[in-house]
Amino acid sequence: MSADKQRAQEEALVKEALCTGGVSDRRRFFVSAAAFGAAAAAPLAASAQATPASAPATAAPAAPPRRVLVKSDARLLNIGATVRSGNYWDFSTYITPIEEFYVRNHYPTPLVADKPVLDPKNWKLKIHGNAVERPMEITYDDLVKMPSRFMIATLECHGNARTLFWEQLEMKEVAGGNWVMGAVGQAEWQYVPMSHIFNLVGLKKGAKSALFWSGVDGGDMGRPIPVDDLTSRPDDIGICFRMNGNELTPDHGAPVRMVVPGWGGTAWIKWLTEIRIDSHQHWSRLNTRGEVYIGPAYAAPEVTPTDEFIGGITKADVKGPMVTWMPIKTTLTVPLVLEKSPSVPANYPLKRGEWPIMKSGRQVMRGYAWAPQHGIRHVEYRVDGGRWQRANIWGPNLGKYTWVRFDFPWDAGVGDHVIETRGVDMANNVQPETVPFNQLGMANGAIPKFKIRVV
Ligand SMILES: Nc1nc2c(c(=O)[nH]1)N[C@H]1C(S)=C(S)[C@@H](COP(=O)(O)O)O[C@H]1N2
Ligand SMILES: [Mo]
Repeated sequence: MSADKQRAQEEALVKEALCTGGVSDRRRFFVSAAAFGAAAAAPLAASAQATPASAPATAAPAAPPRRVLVKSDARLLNIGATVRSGNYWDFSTYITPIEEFYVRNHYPTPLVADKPVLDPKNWKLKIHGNAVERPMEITYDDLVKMPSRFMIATLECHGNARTLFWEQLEMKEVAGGNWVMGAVGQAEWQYVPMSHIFNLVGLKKGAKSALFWSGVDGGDMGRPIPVDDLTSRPDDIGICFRMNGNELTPDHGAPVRMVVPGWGGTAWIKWLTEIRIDSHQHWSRLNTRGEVYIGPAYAAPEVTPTDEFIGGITKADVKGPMVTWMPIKTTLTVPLVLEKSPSVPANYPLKRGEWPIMKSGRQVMRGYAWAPQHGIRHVEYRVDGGRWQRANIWGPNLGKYTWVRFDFPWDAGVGDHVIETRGVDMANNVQPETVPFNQLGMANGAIPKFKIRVV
């Protein structure tokens, strides 16, 4: 089969997998049509369809441009060439449909046509290392026949809400993509738990670090998880092959990715091909100079002589502790006003400095709250710096790893307003006003301030 034909087939399959029912108009009634209707229908920015500069110089009919991502941009926010955020101001469901689910790739989505190892017929997971008793290779067929579990969990990029560093915390030195609040979604994941894998391969005493490796999309994509973190919840972390009841789509790591509920997206390695479990520490791009806390409040971890450096990383790259658990977060389904951000995402519904507009009178404000480590106990809000009040939490509230939806009534008076939201978790931790500076803008859990103009 030619590569183009294969690609066409893949795209057809993905379309099929995305047919999750009619696309209802979820645009919020209280936000002016003028503010959103036009922007949502605007043509995609050129960067959304960037193609690698590999077109042949001959006059032969050009092959269809290689899409950087497979899924459509229709219901996603364009953050950068390989990066799409969710349109969180339009979110309404408990489970995020695939076509609304953010994508965070460091490289273009690899396809079977270019990477035959991703074909389930060819795919193998190699599990080895000096800390396993019985190294083995597992085929896709083997994997899907193993005892598996289902888990409803949010998946959130460490960089989600980086925007708050610029817009609210006056931390201009923070660098990275402007995700706003939509680099999060909730899905039902089907996976083979690490407990089963550990039984198969046998962990040796002294097993210290498990490196989860792709290497398919780029030569440096993989990240370690300390064995202690895996063995403390071996039924919750695992090797995933289905999302919302369907096989994984190419953008989300087909055929197999990691699920690490509660930890930021970087741990959820996509296009997984290898697990190496060793008695020493692993360092890769994603736990050294990327996806780590760098700043005065954080100390760089120590490096010891037995440590291993993988994918072009050296000792000098070890810059800060790796980001793991995501903090308590809340968001209204209202687009955040962008005034101080270095960039405004290409198809954001508000222009720089523009405020969302709603009509005066009784309104119902809605939002999402999540506290991956302990689960959400309460959601609170306040208007124009007034007293904190409780929002209504909608069921279900499945506790840790999952989000809840909430709402509260608001008698909106004409004028400019600021609404803040904060979550309280089951351990009574309260979402804070601010967080310490970190250069890469990781894991910002500060209380968001939503500016709204009522007319
Ligand atoms: N192989 C590989 N895995 C990866 C990435 C990547 O670029 N390559 N990005 C990671 C990051 S930073 C995030 S936030 C999640 C995003 O998962 P999603 O695109 O399915 O939403 O995948 C993670 N796994
Ligand atoms: Mo991420």
